Amino acid sequence: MGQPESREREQYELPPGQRLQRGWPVTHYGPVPKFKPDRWEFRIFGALADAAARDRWSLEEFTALPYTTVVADLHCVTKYTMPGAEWGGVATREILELAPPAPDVTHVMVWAEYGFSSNMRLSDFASERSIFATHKDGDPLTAEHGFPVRLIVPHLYAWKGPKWVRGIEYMTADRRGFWEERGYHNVGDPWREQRYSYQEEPGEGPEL
Ligand SMILES: Nc1nc2c(c(=O)[nH]1)N[C@H]1C(S)=C(S)[C@@H](COP(=O)(O)O)O[C@H]1N2
Ligand SMILES: [Mo]
Repeated sequence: MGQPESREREQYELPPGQRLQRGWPVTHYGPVPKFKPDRWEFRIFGALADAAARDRWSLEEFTALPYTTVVADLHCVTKYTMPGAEWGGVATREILELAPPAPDVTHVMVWAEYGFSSNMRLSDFASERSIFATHKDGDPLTAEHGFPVRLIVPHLYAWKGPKWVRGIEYMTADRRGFWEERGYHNVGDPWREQRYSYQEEPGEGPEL
């Protein structure tokens, strides 16, 4: 027996060193933040192209932005992959259009509750599959999975997708985020198995 499982395994091409995960575990550092609707806003700051551009949204305003879906796996660096979730929310491209970065912006820091952060190249952030997810498989995210908004960057390890996102910082030089400062790879491409900072090649990250 075990047919369905082997079919599942054939269907999914897993990045090197990853195994398929059943169900949806909860993985993060620290406590689950309490959502405070009256104080919540989604902010863009740093090097904006136009200082007069819209740079903050309430949750009501954010969820009124065009809704799109992306089917993507979630690759945790601790070696499990949760396959084939349908993420629903606001494309990062939408935000980039509404609040464009200055021409010299090269990287983005994504900020979440409690000061959690993750940096990435602007090109990774701007991928047409990157999405600020408010939903998974049609249901709103639960608190422990990032309600109200989390980032999904399908082609990077999942720590590059903060849960409980509160803002984006446009940067003209790279800077390490929370896990990137603590031994994880600055780029974090699972297909190249870029797990740890000691694997970084020259130019892949700022000095440690
Ligand atoms: N704010 C915040 N977001 C985070 C993390 C975290 O510690 N804090 N952990 C990341 C990691 S390592 C993983 S694998 C995914 C897990 O998402 P899940 O708990 O919804 O499966 O969230 C990511 N987002
Ligand atoms: Mo992870």
